[in-house]
Amino acid sequence: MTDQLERRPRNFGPGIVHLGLGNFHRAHMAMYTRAAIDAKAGDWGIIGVASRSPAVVDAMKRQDFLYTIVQISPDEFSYSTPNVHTDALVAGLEGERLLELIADPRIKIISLTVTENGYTFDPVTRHLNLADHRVRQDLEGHELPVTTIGQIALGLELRMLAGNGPVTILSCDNLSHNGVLTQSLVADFTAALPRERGASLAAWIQRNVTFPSTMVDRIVPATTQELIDQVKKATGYADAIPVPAEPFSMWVIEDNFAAGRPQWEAGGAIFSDEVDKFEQLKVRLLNGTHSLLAYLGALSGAATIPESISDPWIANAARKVLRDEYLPSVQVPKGVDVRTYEAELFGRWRNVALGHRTSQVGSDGSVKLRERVPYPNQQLREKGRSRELLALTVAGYLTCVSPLPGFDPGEHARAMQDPLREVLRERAATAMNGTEIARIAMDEIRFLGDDVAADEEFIARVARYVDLLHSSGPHQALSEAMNTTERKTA
Ligand code: CS2
Repeated sequence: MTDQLERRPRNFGPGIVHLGLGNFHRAHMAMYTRAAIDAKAGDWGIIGVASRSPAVVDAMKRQDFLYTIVQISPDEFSYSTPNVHTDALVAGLEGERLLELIADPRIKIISLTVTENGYTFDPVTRHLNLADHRVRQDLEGHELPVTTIGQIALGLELRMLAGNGPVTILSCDNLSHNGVLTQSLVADFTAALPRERGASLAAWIQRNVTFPSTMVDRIVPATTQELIDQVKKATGYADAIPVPAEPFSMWVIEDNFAAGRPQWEAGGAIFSDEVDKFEQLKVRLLNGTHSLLAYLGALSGAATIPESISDPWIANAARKVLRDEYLPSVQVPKGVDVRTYEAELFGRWRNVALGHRTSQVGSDGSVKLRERVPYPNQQLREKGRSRELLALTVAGYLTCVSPLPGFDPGEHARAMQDPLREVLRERAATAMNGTEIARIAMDEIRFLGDDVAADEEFIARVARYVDLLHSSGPHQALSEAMNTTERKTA
């Protein structure tokens, strides 16, 4: 069934510029915004901005900004059309227009889903990565900005100069304290501008811009040709860019908006002063465990997360890493029952109809894992508790993305993309064993930060699991990890 939303006129103007027009935004924020506008009319239309690829933008334009969200549960597919975008553009092609939009007085919110990888920060210091040539290029200002932080900062400068008033920057990525982090990266950018220029912009931002933190959650796989065909068959609509999504959706937001906001509560969003706790809960229990499912699954030949978790070895390890290695460092928000949350997670991961791929979850592991692993690891170490499954997760990542020369980790691992892949591969080209790979990644490149770099015991365990994964495969490695954990907790 279709909800017929596409027949309604769009009788609202734009109020939001959204950076990152991927599937997640189109199945998450778009849905909440539609519900908000239905509940309370307002100019909260979204102008979607893709970073470089024109594919989605062109299709959106061809389809008058109508696309289908296909909600997929094992026993039902349902179709809806948010119809909430009023325009779309590609930042790489219309950079000037993007800056003008950030400065536009009609725009009250600039939101972002640019992935962990889009924030150009140094994993170790969590400051803006001034060594990145794109960041430097944006600071020099000879060309239009290409980094998200540069675009925001320079767009805000234009807004300040135009006297166009307050605005909210809303990060919706899986990063701890995402609002605070975005604010500090923008501050780093202004601090690196010529002195007076940077100081007046920083002072204006301080007075006029807020950066609420948010926790976002919905499993949204990539679109397949099969889905496109399915939508055509079920709705008669030849949609080139439908988005598959699970039924579950959650959005927790800090209510700190400088220039108003849509009534997202109407779509089920929760406004809370405990966003950080929700974020921890989600980034560790869901995303952290997801990484284990992705790497161990891919190495076992599983194409999808449900396939991975159908292996009882992997399912047991997932339960154990969630309960014993991630949960201890989580402060559970009020009103959340962890056992119910866990049961719900296992149900979501088992959604076979969704086809969420291990290669998708396993991609960008170098950036994702540093959000998921170091803090829980440090907490466990201080309490003298076992960290075997965190070590196995990291070993799984290294084996997938940077295996020992001559070892083939399988097609699902080979399909994983990672910004560190080439560097790791180059540096590990002559590595002879797990110890060398683990040292290069964690001690030399320090992709998990300083604390892990100094954690000899953890690095040694990762090394051991890299060797086991190469020589004997995931079951053997899982068996050792589970036995070692049991021994340590006994
Ligand atoms: C996943 C997330 O790709 C990943 O790393 O863990 O994209 C996950 O599906 C979402 O955060 C769910 O909200």
